[in-house]
Amino acid sequence: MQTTLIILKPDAVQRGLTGQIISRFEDKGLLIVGMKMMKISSELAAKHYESHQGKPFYSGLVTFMTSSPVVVMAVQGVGAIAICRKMMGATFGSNAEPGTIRGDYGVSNSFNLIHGSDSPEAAERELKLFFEAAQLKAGDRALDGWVYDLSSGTPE
Ligand code: 3AN
Repeated sequence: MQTTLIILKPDAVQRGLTGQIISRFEDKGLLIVGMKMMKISSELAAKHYESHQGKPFYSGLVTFMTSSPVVVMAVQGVGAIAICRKMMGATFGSNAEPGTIRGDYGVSNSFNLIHGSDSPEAAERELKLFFEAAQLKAGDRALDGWVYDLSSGTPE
């Protein structure tokens, strides 16, 4: 079971796409265990994107991410990190496949609607930046036995 950090970026919020995007994760069977709307500070954006510091697009990225509110989610499921990345599509909207979030809703490269952690290490680091661990404790979901095959005792 993995938990990943998803951010619906300022363009997704301003364009009124948050409901549709959130629905995609719920429809897939993933469980949202944390969610809030917030405006990201420059300090938090710098920490979140520290691996991109020094790159040509870095300052534009921080300006964009701090420009207006975002929706931050902790999304849980077996293999959730890779599943969410697949659902997001390629980084640039201009070449993201149809059927993916970036492919279906955007054409821009910089305004690409959504962030998702790209590894277990990144997910752990990023979740801590945005949520207290105690906030992410979800109750058992009644329909887990239909989302996952639990016959072995754990979700397959
Ligand atoms: P992803 O979000 O697909 O994991 P990363 O981690 O390579 O992509 O980049 C983080 C963010 O930086 C992207 N979501 C995108 O907004 C921005 N970005 C990456 N590369 C570029 C670029 N060449 N030009 C403009 N923005 C970029």
